[in-house]
Amino acid sequence: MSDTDQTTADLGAPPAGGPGIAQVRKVVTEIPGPRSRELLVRQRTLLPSGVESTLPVFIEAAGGGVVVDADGNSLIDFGSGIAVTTVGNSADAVVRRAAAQLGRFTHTCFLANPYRSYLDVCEKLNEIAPVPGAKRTVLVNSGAEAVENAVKIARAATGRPGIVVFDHAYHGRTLLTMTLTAKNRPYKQGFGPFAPEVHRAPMAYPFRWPSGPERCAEEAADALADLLDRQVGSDNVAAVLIEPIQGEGGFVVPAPGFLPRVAAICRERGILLIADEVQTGIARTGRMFACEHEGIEPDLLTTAKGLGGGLPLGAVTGRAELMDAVPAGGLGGTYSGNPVACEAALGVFEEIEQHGLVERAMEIGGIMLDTLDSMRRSHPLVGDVRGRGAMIAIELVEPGNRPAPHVAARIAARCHAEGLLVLTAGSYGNVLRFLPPLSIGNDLLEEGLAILRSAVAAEAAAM
Ligand code: PLZ
Repeated sequence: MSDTDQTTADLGAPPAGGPGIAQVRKVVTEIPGPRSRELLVRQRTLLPSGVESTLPVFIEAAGGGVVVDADGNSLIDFGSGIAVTTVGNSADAVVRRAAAQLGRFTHTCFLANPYRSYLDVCEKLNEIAPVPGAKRTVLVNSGAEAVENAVKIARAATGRPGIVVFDHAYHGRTLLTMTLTAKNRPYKQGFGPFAPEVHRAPMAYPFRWPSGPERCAEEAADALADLLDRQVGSDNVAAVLIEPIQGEGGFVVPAPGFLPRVAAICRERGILLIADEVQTGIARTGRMFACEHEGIEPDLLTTAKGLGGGLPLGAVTGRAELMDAVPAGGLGGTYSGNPVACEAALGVFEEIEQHGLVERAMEIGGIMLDTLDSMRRSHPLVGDVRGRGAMIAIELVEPGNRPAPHVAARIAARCHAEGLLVLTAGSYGNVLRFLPPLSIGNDLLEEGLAILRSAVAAEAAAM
């Protein structure tokens, strides 16, 4: 028996996941417990140190609103695998459809021989994406790949090279997408030289706008127009690329009116608008797409994460005449639009419709915002509460609103120890973000918020 067999045998049969899994929080060991720590020791000898987990508990099963680890702890899930298992881990329709497809065929390569489920996913995205007019969709494997392809399409369609992105943006880890990403460490340090023709404008980040939140939308829009007209030259710009709510950058909801201004600035100059909805898309924010909150209609829109229900799938949906500007053979990839992932995506849409999950995201947001707002009123270290639907965050600060990353880390550690899985984010690392699966029940949601409240109170008392 090898070491690996030994470990697996020790664990016994893993519990079944999916919506049937017991919906309780249960902390039976330290977190991480001895089995997870043992696996982490193995990890350190097998993986490069560049691969790091927020909370190294090794997961055995998940569903509804919990994840179960190798030591038998059940943690409340406020992370959804970074906004991926929006319809719940191992959701019924996702498992049923993907499993059936596994038994039929696993792969053909759509570029070699097509299959119907790819068309069904594209038909659905074309129907629901808030892109104007006739639409087309191409499927890829990840969020970064979706963004890369959106840029390729924008350049092919306009014949222009320039791409304008924003401060605090996150778009991926590939050469082009890490260039598009704002934050240096850990995403860019040592990985240059970067891709050319990427320009950065200030983000309308109300909490940190120098002259205050009231003037934020207008001044940030003026700065974008100035960058385009005076520094880069609008004729050189293919597209402005923006997350309608920034994800890794700290759930920055742009000041009201900023996104419509960005759309107008683009339209007036013949520049395309690309919405990166990789984190916000597919019911997460209480709309199918976050663009809908401000009524903007991007020319191209990227999705991934929630789209595949945990299987790797990304997409670019865009105006037909732009998408068709790329000559035959210009888009694709060996695994792009894998048939198992396509069936999973069809399962995701089924779950959203059947369980009214767009509305459920709004409900979850209401519950979270109520609790977090009261926390902000009683604890000055909670500087800001923001987000939409089931995508909500708090920004932790010291006096003078100085970013407090250590406070965020300590609150996260207190939550983890109590069996609540939360993630950090933000350009300054001082944001705690909450992304529960929409399949979480109100009991677990409230229990998670109560743990968070005690963690914040304990941290405030210790300061
Ligand atoms: N665009 C808006 O949020 C991925 C990154 C996790 P991939 N965000 C999670 C990490 O540290 O690697 C993301 C995103 C937005 C693009 C991406 C990239 O998506 O599927 O991770 O490539």
